[in-house]
Amino acid sequence: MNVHIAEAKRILVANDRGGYTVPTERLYPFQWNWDSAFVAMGFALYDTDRAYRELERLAEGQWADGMIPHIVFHQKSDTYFPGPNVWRTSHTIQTSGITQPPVFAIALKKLHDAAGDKARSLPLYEAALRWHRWWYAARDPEGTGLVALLHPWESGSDNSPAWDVALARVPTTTDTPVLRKDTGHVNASMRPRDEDYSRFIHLVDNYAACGWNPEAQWQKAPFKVAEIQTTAILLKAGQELEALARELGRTEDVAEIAAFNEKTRKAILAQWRPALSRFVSRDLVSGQDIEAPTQAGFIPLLSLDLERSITDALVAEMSVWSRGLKVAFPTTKPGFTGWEPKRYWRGPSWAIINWLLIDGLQRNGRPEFAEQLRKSTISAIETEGFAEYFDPTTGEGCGGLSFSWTAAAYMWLVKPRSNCSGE
Ligand code: 2M8
Repeated sequence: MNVHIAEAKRILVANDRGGYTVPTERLYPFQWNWDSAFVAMGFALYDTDRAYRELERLAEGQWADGMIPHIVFHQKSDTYFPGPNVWRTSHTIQTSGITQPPVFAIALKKLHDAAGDKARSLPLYEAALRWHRWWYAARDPEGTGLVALLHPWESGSDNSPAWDVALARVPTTTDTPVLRKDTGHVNASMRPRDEDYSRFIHLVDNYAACGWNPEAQWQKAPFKVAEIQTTAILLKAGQELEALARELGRTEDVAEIAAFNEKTRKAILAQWRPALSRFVSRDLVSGQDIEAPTQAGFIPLLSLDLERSITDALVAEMSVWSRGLKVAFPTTKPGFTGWEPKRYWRGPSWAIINWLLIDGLQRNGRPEFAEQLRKSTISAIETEGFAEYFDPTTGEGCGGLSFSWTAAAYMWLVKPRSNCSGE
């Protein structure tokens, strides 16, 4: 076996905490939502029982209203802030109060394809459908087809320059003392700034004061962004959910899921901006497009069969961003004022983002560019190890080490290409 695959599997064993996988020890000592979905896809390649466990344990955190939270606090740990006492939620197992990109149904489809265990897939399918209904009810109450985030942590791209304008409106005052732990684990120059954390916690205080009620939060939210990356992931997950509904004999759900998907497909297309060669998010507080150049604008490749002219423009723009870099794809356009090649989501390359882009490029008939990105991601990991992310200019592995989603991504990326997208 390829030594790196053996190492990737070893990392998943080391990060196992009893049927669920922490992203990495100490820095992230709980179960994170989209991390676990990526990890489940990794397990689906060689241990489908463990892959089901990963999703089942995540679903234990699902709220009565359908939301699957961004963190499930299965066990206590004092190496992370903010812990359960800051979130003040009321689910049986302690959880955070916000969500994360809905990769879950994408993972479930790959797992069901690999294992074909209807009895085990069905409850997870039902959990995914309840979550998708929550997205449309709680985060798109006006029925636009785009879903909104009320906290930057919900995007998974926490300190992206995409939030700079919208987040600047959020006060830095907090009721909860901000006692960061992350900067005790990794260099502060790679992490969000203190000011970002104050605003993140201001939002948590604000929503906790709403009792985590979705309608109250929607009314009170000082940060509300109809976000293109999350919506594009939701659409891909919706497409997989629709296929699962048929495969699992839930034909009565098909029309509902198909209607979600069609509304969202049209809404994403309406966010195409030819002058930028990207799709854009919308700031729902100001009503303005968010034009900061980030990776999010290319993620619709994953879930839409785009016209040739749009794909050509996206790929041309992606080539410009990637020129001269050691590791593509940067999460912010190099040279943009907000670009910081080592600071978390403000420029670095992330294996899971590349995985989504590679699948999207393949879907849209651009296998050469997909192949370039795949090789560059594999080589970064083989050279630097399973780092949380990579500095695109030097290739240096940054952030946490022995990182679970980088291990899972590696296993998918080295698979023979005809199976890469699982289709
Ligand atoms: C990062 O986010 C957490 C908050 O959710 C943090 O910085 O404390 C992000 O990279 C996010 O996308 C990821 O899911 C999480 C765990 O890997 O870490």
